[in-house]
Amino acid sequence: MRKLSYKKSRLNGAINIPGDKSISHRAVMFGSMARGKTTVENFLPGEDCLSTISCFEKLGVQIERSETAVTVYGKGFEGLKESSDILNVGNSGTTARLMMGILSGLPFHSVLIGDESIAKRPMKRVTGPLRDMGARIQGNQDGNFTPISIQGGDLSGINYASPVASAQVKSAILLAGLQAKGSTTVQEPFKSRDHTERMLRAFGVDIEIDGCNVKLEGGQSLTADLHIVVPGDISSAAFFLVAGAIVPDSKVTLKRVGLNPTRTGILEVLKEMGASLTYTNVVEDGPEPYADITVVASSLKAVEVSGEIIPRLIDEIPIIALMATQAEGTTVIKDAQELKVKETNRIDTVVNELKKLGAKITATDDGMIIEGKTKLTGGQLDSYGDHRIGMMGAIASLIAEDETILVNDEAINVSYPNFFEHLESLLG
Ligand code: SPQ
Repeated sequence: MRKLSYKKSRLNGAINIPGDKSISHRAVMFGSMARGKTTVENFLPGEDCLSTISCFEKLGVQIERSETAVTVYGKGFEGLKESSDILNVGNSGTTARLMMGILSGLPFHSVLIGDESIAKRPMKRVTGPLRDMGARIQGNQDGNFTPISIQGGDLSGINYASPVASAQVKSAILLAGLQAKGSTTVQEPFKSRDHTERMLRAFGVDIEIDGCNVKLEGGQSLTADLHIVVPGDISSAAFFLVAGAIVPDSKVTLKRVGLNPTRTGILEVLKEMGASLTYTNVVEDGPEPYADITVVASSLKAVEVSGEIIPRLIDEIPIIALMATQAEGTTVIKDAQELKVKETNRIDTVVNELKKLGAKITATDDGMIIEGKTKLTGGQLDSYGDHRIGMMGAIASLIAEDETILVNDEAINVSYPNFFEHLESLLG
């Protein structure tokens, strides 16, 4: 439990945003599947990514880490060996689902478990297509929930039209497809984050991308001797971008923030709501573009957030909802049913926690409606073990009239272990 006594202070200064969680996971996973040495700079030492490291160590991969530098000594798919222990993915849906794709093609038995939140997150979206490829997967409720047991073996390619825009589903199938006979294609209703495609290419995999369709041939190997520089996580930066926009008189610079277009929906929404953003030190020549972003406090107006932008900002919806409480007018967020299957049901947890502070917010079946602009009171908030709900609460406390308490604040370590240190440095 943490007392948040930050109210009525402006934010000023610059911070180095920690490494992108999605890219950090993939750097360790793909480095482990590749032949040779992969070095990773600005790796995110959050609990989720440490779970990924621990799983691959149990599969026999040598991995060295000091703070944010990681070296992976991969020996190809053949270097991955059966673990005598259960593989624990902790709180990480990305680890669980991508590993299911990788393990399905490996000739040994594995068992995946996670924490209480993982046990409630649906895995059938991955189990289903992987079984169609020939994978032998068992688990609670016919393979929908952990513990998941996988007897890896021969796989055939698949042509899969995914009903959801999900990078985890797409990646799991592509990683199984790499080990399958024939070609594998994944088609999505809208484009989800494409870090897997970008990084597989950097590891020498031939992959065809045509809009929302991605195709690769099975039997390709990954070649290493790669140095991966992980940009700052835009999903972590989002909390301070919004804080800078809503806390009066603030000016905040966030350094080296990833600008992959499949992740930048938050920047489009900030701009449409009237926030002032400037970009400096733009780097566009690597596999993942990034820049420094400066935000200054701005008067904001309501927007509608729906359709193809949703997968490009899905993890930022909690903080967008808080921002909408400070915008003039009615903000509508729709087409975001996927929020229900995150670390918590984020429609319910966002609405419940913001209501406790006096926000005028209503849950809908696929999102929420927020009336602004509203003064927020203090209160006792709970992260419910969801890092993004915890950080939303901490940023809300900056504009709350009374004291705010955050229960289960340690959940934030999943993606942003130095969040409070950064917040306090910006508050001077
Ligand atoms: O890894 P996990 O627990 O699923 O983390 C979350 C998050 O908020 O950090 C979702 F709860 O991010 C997902 C994201 O929502 C990370 C991710 C990825 O790295 O591929 C993709 C998104 O999930 P999905 O289901 O849309 O593919």
